[in-house]
Amino acid sequence: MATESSDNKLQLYSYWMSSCAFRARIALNLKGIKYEYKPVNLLKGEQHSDPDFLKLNPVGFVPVLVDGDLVISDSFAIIMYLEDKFTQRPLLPSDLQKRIINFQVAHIVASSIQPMQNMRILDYIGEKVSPDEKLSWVHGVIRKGFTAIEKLLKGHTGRYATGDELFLADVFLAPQFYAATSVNVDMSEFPVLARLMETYKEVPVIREASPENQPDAPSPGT
Ligand SMILES: N[C@@H](CCC(=O)N[C@@H](CS)C(=O)NCC(=O)O)C(=O)O
Repeated sequence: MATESSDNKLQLYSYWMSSCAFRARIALNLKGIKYEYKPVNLLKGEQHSDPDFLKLNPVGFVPVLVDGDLVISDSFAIIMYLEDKFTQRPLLPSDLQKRIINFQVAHIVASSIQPMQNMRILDYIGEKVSPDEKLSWVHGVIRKGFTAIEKLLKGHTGRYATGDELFLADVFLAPQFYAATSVNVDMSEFPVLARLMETYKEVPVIREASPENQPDAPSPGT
């Protein structure tokens, strides 16, 4: 539910292709929260060159959520903030075991996959090792993480990752699947994840948050 006017309080600094911003967008949509979309063009390097953006997040990453005087600059922190402030539609199940699985999945994606495949790492590998090594590096990182998550979820899934409702694990997995698809990861060795990946494509709150549906996405054919 991104809007382009500033008549509401929440602002999300985002880039259409950012998987981390995609997580925040899904959480906002799940909770039915309207927000103003503030594009930051990562390809043009605005995250490092725009002084106003750097004031919000000196580390130079999206997403950043601004809620009045409060600035939150990490997708996990943003999502936990939304969970605490907007208690409608909880993003964590009450069952303790499922809750812990949700945290583990989120952290495997956020700590053991995404940071290893981000633009800076890939540029570094391309420059210092060889451009040909970038793809096999990304595939290795994603496969290692997906192998762990596949095992973790076995016996706990319902329609979604940990039951019949979307929770934190799904919020982190859907964007990571999008990233995996963009580099043609073979999902056949991850049957549980492959099924979730297909299911997410039909979920409106995820579709609305998808990269191609963001205001800063290039129009088709350009
Ligand atoms: N831990 C942070 C990571 C944020 C992050 O890595 N953002 C990426 C996009 S997914 C980014 O802004 N990259 C820009 C760059 O590397 O210069 C989070 O979860 O929000």
